[in-house]
Amino acid sequence: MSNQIDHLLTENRRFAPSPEFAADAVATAELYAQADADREAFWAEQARALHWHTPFTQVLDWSNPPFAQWFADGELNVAYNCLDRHVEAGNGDRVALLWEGEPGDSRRVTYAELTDEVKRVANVLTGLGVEAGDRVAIYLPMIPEAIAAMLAVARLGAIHSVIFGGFSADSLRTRIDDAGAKVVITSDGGYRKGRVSPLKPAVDQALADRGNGPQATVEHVLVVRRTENEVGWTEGRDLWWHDAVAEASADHTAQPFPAENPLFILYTSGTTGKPKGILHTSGGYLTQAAFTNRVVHDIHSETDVFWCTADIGWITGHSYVTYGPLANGATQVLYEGTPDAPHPGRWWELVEKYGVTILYTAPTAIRSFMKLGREIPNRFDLSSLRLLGSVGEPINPEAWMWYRHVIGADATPIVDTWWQTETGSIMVSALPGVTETKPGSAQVPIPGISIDVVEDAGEHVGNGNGGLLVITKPWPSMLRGIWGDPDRFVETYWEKFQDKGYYFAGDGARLDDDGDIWFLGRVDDVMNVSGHRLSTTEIESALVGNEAVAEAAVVGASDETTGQAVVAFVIVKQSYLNEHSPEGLADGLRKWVGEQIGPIARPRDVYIVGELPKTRSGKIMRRLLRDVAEGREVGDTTTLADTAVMSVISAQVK
Ligand code: 6R9
Repeated sequence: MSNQIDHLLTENRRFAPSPEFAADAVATAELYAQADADREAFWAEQARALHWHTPFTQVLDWSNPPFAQWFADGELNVAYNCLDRHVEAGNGDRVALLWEGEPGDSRRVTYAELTDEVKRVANVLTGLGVEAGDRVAIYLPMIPEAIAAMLAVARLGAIHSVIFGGFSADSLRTRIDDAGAKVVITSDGGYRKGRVSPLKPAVDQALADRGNGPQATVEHVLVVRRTENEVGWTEGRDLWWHDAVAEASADHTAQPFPAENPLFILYTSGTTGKPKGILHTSGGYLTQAAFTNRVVHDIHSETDVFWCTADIGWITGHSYVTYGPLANGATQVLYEGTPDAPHPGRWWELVEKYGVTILYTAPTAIRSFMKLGREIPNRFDLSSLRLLGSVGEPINPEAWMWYRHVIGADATPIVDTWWQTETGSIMVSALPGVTETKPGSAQVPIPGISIDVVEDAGEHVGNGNGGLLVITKPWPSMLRGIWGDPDRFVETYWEKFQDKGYYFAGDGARLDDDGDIWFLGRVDDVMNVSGHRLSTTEIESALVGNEAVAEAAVVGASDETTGQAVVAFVIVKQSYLNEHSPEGLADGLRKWVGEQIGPIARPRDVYIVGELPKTRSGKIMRRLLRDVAEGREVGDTTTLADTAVMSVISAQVK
């Protein structure tokens, strides 16, 4: 990390907003002054951009920290805000979704059409017994139905739990059970890398594995037909989306729900093996998602074509595919497939085809395009782009410069946006048209957000120093808890700086001489691989679940393309060592982790070692393994129970 800091310290390029961009920008410098003058009044004003069936009179209730309530006596319907009100305002013909399937099929869905579909799906779900507060699991590819499903659940005041399509049956089962889902919405499959990737079999397996115990809450599986591959069918439980939706009435009046009505649960990795169900509610979440989408992405809904490349299985897809852009009545591109199928210029082809004006993506994608070379994007007309955004991990200055130069023609502003599943929406970012940007720095808290960088005791570190990032005041789209585990919520985020009442984000950060924030990665045992969060413990428990494995330690090692990569150090049982080659074992274990958790968790490297570095209390010193994985000289080993062990491991890895 010290190399990285030194490197970042020498970065002094600056890009002032162009007068043309600033003249038409949604954001203005006055927003900071307004928020500073009266933070709650500022957020109340942003909330009033939504439609409230019952206007709120209270803004923030922080009488029982860390359990916040925003706009608590107000009532709204989240789906009505994303759909009906645009149609009622005469914008029903505006395109909501410019959808492109991986094989090249496409659909344009207007706000009127999406509203009609969502009303029907809401009626279907009501017919299946879904009521306010019930949980519905969604396991779908990036197709318009995925967004319709989320909004239909929200419309009923029920709670969705979207599970990324890359997760295995096992991960699916854990998440369905934890949430106690009543209905699962899935599809026969989706297209990935030129092939059909089936989804329904994983749902069938997840539901079969769990038997009929008290936990077996799923009553129905609603199946979208996308790829027409053969699927198994359970009569009475399964039903086709296209049949049910066609038969359903398109009349549905959106009912108001309290601002603090739960909207969704989204599972994310923590420092222990068990994923955390992050809970978000309605009014505050939608307020900040819509506001940040307007001011950070500079959305002009009549003219812009926005494209956030995230999958709806991640928070970025929730806030900047589904809720933010639709609440703002924007037009957006939705793409089903991978960036390189059927050819490596696919994304740039889509930018040209749809005239994308704002592109929001992750550093890992930018770095893989960098690796392929600028010839590929250069083949397409990218002149429609006027703003670029980055999210998911720190963006290194080289990638930032490449993004601006090759994709942005040296002209587009770049917003590097820091936030988390837990924060619900963007917290730290430049405002385009306002902020002079610095490659590699996420820079400043957005208006209305209070952030600090502190040392271990919670004191401000001062400019020029590094420390831990904290959020010092409650914000509208903050998580309201961890599903079913209020104690873990308090322990994970609030105990560390209990005296100060700060939220501990788990990220290291540094303040430069101007007070701008530079993110330095996670300080806990959470890895960030291609912008996806994975816990070391989760992968370690998958590894030791294999009969060949005696012990395992996993670290995130920096990787040129994916940001971090999973590297595993594994002690294999002697009997297996006698019978198999180390290469064969390593390969088998990589595959195993992919099957247990999902392909994104598959280790880049598996090293078969004889021992692991442990402290006297038996804690594995992952820091030392990270040194090995990153090819550095091994750091201080004095607290190890056996100080010789690292030289043995280093020798085995070479
Ligand atoms: C939105 C999202 C959250 C973690 C977060 C941090 C990292 C996200 C970043 C960034 C540096 C940025 N992160 N954006 N680090 N600069 N612009 O990614 O949510 O999946 O919950 O991950 O990602 O480490 O703590 P999530």
